[in-house]
Amino acid sequence: MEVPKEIFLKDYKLPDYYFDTVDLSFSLGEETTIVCAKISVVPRVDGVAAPLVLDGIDLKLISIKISGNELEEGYYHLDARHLILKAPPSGSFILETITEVLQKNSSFEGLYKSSGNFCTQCEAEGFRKITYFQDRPDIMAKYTCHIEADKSLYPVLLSNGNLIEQGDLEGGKHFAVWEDPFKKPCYLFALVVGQLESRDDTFTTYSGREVALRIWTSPQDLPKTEHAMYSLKAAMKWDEDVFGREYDLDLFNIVVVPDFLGAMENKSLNIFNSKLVLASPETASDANYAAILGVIGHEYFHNWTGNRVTCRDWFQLSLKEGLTVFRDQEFSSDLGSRTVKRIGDVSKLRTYQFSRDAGPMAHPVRPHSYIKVDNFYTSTVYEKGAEVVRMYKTLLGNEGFRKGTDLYFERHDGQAVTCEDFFAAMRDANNVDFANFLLWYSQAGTPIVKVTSSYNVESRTFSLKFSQTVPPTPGQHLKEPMFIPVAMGLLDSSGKDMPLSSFYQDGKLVSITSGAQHVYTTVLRVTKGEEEFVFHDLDEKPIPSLLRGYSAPIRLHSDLTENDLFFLLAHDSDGFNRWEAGQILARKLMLNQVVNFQKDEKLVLDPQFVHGIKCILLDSSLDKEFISKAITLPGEGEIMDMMEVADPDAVHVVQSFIRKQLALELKQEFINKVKENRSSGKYKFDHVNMARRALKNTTLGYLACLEDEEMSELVLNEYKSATNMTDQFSALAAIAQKPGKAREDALADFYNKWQHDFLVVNKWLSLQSASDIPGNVENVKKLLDHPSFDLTNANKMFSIIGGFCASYVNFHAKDGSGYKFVGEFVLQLDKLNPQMASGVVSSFSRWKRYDDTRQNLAKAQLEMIMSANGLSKNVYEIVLKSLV
Ligand code: 0A1
Ligand code: ZN
Repeated sequence: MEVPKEIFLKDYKLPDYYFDTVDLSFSLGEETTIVCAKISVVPRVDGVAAPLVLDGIDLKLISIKISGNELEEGYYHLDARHLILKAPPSGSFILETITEVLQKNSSFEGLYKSSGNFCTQCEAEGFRKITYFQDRPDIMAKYTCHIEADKSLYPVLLSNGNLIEQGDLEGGKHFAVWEDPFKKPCYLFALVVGQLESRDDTFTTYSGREVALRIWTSPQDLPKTEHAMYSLKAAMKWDEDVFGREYDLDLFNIVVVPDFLGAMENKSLNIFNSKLVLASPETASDANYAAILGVIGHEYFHNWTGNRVTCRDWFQLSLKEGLTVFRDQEFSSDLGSRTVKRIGDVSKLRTYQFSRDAGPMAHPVRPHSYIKVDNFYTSTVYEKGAEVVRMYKTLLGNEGFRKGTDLYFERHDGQAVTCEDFFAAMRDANNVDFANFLLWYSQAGTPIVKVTSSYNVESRTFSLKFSQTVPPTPGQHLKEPMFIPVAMGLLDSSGKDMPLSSFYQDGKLVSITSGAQHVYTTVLRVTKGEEEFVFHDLDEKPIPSLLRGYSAPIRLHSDLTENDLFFLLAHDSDGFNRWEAGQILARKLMLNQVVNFQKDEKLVLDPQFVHGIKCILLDSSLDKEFISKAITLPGEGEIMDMMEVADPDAVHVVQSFIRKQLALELKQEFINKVKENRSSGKYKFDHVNMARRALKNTTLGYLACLEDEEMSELVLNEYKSATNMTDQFSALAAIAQKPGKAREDALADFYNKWQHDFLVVNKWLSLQSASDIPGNVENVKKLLDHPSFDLTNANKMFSIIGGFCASYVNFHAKDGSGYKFVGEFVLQLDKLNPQMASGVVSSFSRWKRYDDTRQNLAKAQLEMIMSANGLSKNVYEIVLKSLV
């Protein structure tokens, strides 16, 4: 195998040629598609006749012309990945190519057929599978797109921008011409052609322009697009209100495709996987509804953060993704509960990003190098990137942050820019010194911050001493201290926030002001390896509430005692920190019990912990979804991350033990919550109703752990009487926790009910594949032969394999059965879809965290994959880094 090339950020060079306009013409046929491209090429520096290197993969070149003249063979060079014009004319010229694209394409990149419709995916480097092009985001051009296809097979012809012409042609064909007035990089180009119908609506922008909104799907799914349309209109309004961003065209299309990876923000023609659009109360859960709101928002928000202002190169991916994730998180917060949304986002960050940042796949928010950029659509670029954006806001406040984004859009509209440009806009708009903040983009690894506190009765001062380290990550052994905003407050002995007026930092007085109002939360700027902050004039020893709202993506180790934590759990005015206090207590408890288990000692549950959970459960002043989160234990992965040698069996036993023990001790309280929070009436997607369902279903999950006939019956009744998917599926999941006949019967019943609906069947598949029941690998193998499974469908694939890898006990089974199963699967999948295969093989990457037996078994699978013939670059890069 030819060793794939690594590409470095430091090697970035401006292109020698820009493209001004791009006129594309597609003639879509059953076997092949003919693509004509007419590009006006402008040299960056006049008179420099450098070769023009065009990317192109799996294309057949039919003809090439320069300014109207056919180019003879000696003047260009063609290989499997490029078309190189050796000596283009000096000055501007028109390049015309005709290429043939084969229809057979299972990679979901470029132009492909999906359930009978044509569809494209060009991010990151898919446009080169459509035509020869400088496939890089700093080539921004104005596009037109002429589409021609059979009218009865493909009645709908869509591309970016405005429809400027359409009509019939001979031989049963028809055509459409689209023109996009905005300059864009080619990764935002899209075309969709097929049998689709639309749900239509309108949105009037703040300047009074009416925008036509269309969501396209197969006709039978149209009724399920109501929530997506609601989400789109809410997103358009929110972006105007919060960021002052108005939509810029008269039409916005969303297309639903059953086998698509995620969702894509193509200019005015977003393309979505069905599960991120289609919903009805009977078939979609609250989590699905919430995900749809967030992702519809995300793709829409890209119109400004990504499309109008785009990335100079793919190393800057977080410039658009971190910012857009931040925007979608804020959007969902504003429409639901801020605290609950924050808890969910932080849990996700800790589960996926922290573990990545602590292993061989760690990379900075802006990577320094890559082999395949597809492998960098990671939780680091997306979720940690969003945390970086959030820190600007924490430091600048709402107004300062808005000034920063306004300046960013004003300066860079229509440009392809870098993370420094965003930083500079924030800094310049606010005239502030951001010290070493840019390290967040270049240093990988989760900073560890230690805090020790002390109160001096005589001087009535309270000191907080911070020390920070950033652990070594691949290629980065020595790190510099980061700029960490620590939002904090102080609680008095009655649990109330103390007003804060000033503190001393390194002996210098910093005053905290906000007009005449009291300030209860301030942001400490921790920028050094060691730093002390001292508060004065305190009549009593305060309890500090640190890192409120999780103001920085760090691991915080404080010297708070268990009593302090129980106090914060009961009183903190910051909802996030109230939850966090409970989580820290739970993590400590779980780790202690893991040690007990490993020493063969009896497991015990601290009565103070049970009491703390009970108080939260019974506190009627609290939001019900918050309660549901606060009574949920930290994930098994989080606990394993804290261990020297990860022990999935011990962690699983401990978690199951604590859950069961809580269910035993709080049985009546849990039953009451189930009864009080049952659904009545029509399903509503709003925070109050979702919160009620969340609390009911979390408590039901606890009760289902018990070996208790009465409880089994209760759970089964909840399943049978459910009137929406949230309740039905939660009850099914509760039943399915334990192996046995009840489980088999319920799963069979659910399948019989829903076999006609592939999105519901996917849920059914992932529930089983992610199950922790012993020896589940055999069940999962059977599922692969189930009539509902199809390896080529991304959703189904992820439902099964993604699910299986998420079960620590089964994927990491000590006999190696899980590793062997997944290893073999990766090879099969790599032939069909390298992007998906590299996602799956990443599950092995932290193999060194486990004991010797597991290490040997996992390593053997990685080596087996590495030695396979014809491995994709995608999988190669992950395996290579995992084996180092
Ligand atoms: N820009 C999209 C992510 C995306 C990237 C690649 C895709 O296909 C391979 C699909 C989607 C987003 O952030 O929404
Ligand atoms: Zn995105």
